[in-house]
Amino acid sequence: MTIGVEASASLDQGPPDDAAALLAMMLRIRMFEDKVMDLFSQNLVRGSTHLCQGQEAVTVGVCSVLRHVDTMTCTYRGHGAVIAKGAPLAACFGELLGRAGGLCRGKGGSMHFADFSVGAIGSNAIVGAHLPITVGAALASSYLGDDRVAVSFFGDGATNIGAFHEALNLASVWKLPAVFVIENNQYGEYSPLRSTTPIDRLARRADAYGMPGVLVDGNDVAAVRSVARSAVERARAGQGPTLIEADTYRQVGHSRSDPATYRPAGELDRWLERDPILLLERSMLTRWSTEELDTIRQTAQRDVDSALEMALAMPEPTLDEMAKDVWA
Ligand SMILES: Cc1ncc(C[n+]2csc(CCOP(=O)(O)OP(=O)(O)O)c2C)c(N)n1
Ligand SMILES: [Mg+2]
Repeated sequence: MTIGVEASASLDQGPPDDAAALLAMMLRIRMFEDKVMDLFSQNLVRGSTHLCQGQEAVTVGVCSVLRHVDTMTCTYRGHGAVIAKGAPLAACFGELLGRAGGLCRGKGGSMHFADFSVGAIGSNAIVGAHLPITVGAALASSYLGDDRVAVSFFGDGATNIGAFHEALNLASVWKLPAVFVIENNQYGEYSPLRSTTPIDRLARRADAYGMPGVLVDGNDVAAVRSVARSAVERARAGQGPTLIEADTYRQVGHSRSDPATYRPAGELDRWLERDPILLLERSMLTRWSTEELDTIRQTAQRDVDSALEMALAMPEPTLDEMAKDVWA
């Protein structure tokens, strides 16, 4: 077991475009989620929605080392993961707004984003239910002898669910090419981790299943990318699964009905000082000018704004279309 936060890998060693691409993707996700908040308050989003502001470095860091043929499953807090995996923003907005041009033709909504063309094989509203799906995807790769890796993102709370333990056990026994990523955002709904979980470092749970457990600063995209790369290479080489615990923070309430008043005073501010986008921008200033960073930010905002315009122009599904591809 590897416990101890991995040293931050420097993005200075990679091509300069890497840092810019990571920043652009993290900004797109942040701006997407901020827009979702607006749309929700205008009553344009049906049901609730679970946002991931503050957690962008985890999904972006991990997905930056994946190919479209590698699969990814995630939670109802999954907009960021699906966007990071490569789904088009307009179709994501379309899904949220229930439009025919949405990722799932508007029938899944916020908690069910999926785009098989980029390997985003499902967001799941049932806590932990997607881990066995990732084990199935990894088993398929192993059976077919291809080199695809299956990744799953899930919360700290999900590590107390039976499916988590079954999935890790089987993946390890069969040495499947899977990577399990805990987005430890410190809370499961309104409960702080320490009130539901008897240990404070979830990566230790890997020990019980004979796989490496790695703790990483989930607000440091370079560090996340570095541990993800090792885990993905290990999986591709047939050496089996890895459990990654990415320590991060959910900057907003659990869902839109949650003002998050249970958080101790000062906690949010401390995490905002370590906002993942801020940290990346700060580290980029050794090679990039503020003007260049502003341009990346403006381009991301333009991408998000125009994607939303496209989605708002999409028609709603026809009555005929609505009954297709659904179970009754
Ligand atoms: C099996 C199951 N139990 C309970 C719930 C209700 N529920 C929805 S989200 C959530 C908290 C999960 O917390 P965590 O895994 O840390 O993910 P986060 O929401 O923090 O990303 C709970 C208990 C559910 N959706 N599924
Ligand atoms: Mg959580």
